Amino acid sequence: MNVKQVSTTPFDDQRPGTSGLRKKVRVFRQPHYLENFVQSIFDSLEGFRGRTLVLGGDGRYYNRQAVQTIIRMAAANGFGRLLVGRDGLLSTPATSCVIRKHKAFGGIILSASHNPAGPDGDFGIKYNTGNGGPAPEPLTEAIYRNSLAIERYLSLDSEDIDLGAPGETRLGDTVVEIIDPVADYAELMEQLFDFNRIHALINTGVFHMRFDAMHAVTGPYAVEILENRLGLAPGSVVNAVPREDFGGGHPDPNLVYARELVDCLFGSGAPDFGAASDGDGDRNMILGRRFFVTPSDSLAVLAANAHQVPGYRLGLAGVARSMPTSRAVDRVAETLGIECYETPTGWKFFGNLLDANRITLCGEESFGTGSSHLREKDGLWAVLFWLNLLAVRKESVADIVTGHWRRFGRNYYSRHDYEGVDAAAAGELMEALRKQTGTLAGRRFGDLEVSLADDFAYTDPVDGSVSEHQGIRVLFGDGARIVYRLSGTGTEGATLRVYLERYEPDPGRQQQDTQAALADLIHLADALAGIRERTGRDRPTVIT
Ligand code: G16
Repeated sequence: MNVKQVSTTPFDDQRPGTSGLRKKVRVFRQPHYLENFVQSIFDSLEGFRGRTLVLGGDGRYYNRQAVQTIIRMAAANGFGRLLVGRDGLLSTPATSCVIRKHKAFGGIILSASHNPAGPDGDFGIKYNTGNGGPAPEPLTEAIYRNSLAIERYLSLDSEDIDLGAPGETRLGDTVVEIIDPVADYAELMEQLFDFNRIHALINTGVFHMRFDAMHAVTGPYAVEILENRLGLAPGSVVNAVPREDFGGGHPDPNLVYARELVDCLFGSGAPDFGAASDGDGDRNMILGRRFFVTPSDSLAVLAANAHQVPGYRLGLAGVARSMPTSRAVDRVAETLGIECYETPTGWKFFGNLLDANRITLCGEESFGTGSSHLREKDGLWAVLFWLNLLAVRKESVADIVTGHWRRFGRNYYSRHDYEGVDAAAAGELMEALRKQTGTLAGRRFGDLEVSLADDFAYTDPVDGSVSEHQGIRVLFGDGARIVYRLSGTGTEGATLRVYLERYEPDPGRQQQDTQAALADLIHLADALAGIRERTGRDRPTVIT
């Protein structure tokens, strides 16, 4: 089969963000746009000839066409084998799992995560390396540089592959294998968790659960694992069929966008346990009956109880959290006598720590939790971890979390997002804050005294690389904190994120409403940054 070289010219906007390249579908559909980026990925890699590439996506609009394009390009560029999820589907954690299990050279995931889909929605593409994790910054920068200089890409003149038919097809020298997207992942979950015990809990007949796949990629995984293997009643997994437009929804598992599930768990006759995942299956939200578990608390609870779960029985090497994530897990690490690392936002920063075996569990406030089993955050894994804990402890979700607070203290925590604000105004707001940091330490604002203010920089303890400007943090003497960051995953204007946290060790004061407990910090966050003034917004778009 003849490899064809197609002439092209660069686009200047292909710098990957927090998690790959995310743009509107209409941007990706411009002639050569996808091809340029894919070729720039391949041009940044060395030694892949004859090796395996894993390929799949979250099933959103344009997924299938993009998969066909990338199959042709990967074959033309010399990959020996392509493992492609059936129907072009592979969740982000399952891709990481398949890369690792099959010792692939790397993988391409087509997803804009939780961002809405459809012809007017978003599309995205990210490259994962042979450890199964997101490409580290030096690689994403190399991809970007190549994208600015690209003059040609390689492809084949070939028919579309039948993505629905499992098995192998030859494309020139390349074997294209359509794989079951669920099998390898489900097998790994069975190794980590006590499926018998969870099965027994579910089959008591008194335990009820609802999982919301939000019309996105986790549906087939959740049906196979939760219903078929663990015996949850058919229909307990709702919105289980992946749709190209995610049913018109916003598959972001939080209190705002997973409203249907939240209403169910907070309504009459609520099930004992509720969970949701996002577009590409790497995020999770955990709910008990009338109880929301913040992602930061979830990480802390999993760390404190990991020894009760088979895959983690031998203990934890260490833990890590992204900087804006609450410091609840730090207290657990201190008690366990293990290291707790604070990294910038972005799962890629956990990769080196996991590879060097410095940490076993890690998580982020943005509804991401994971462990050394993969190099991506993993939504269904977190749900199974909780199910395993519930089966062992035989307590409700609320009892487990409030018991945790009594032991370790409670970190009241909330994130306020201002979405789609003017990018220039947001940039100026951050710049003004940055300038202030030098003068804030020691200043008092009511009961709050600033103990430290800086622009967070991270030195990777494994390879020594430095990442600067990762968010402005203002720390107060009593364990309270305000963090400001601009999102790296949005596709329109800028999203300002304000992260608020207060530590409460007194069990008698741990039952307040979160927003009330953080009221003075919320007020101060606005005053310090001039949010209303600079953005013209008098309230956040989303509060989680
Ligand atoms: C991605 C990254 C996460 C990050 C999140 C939010 O998640 O993988 O590490 O925490 O974005 O990033 P930001 O605050 O910059 O928008 P996902 O699920 O969107 O791939």
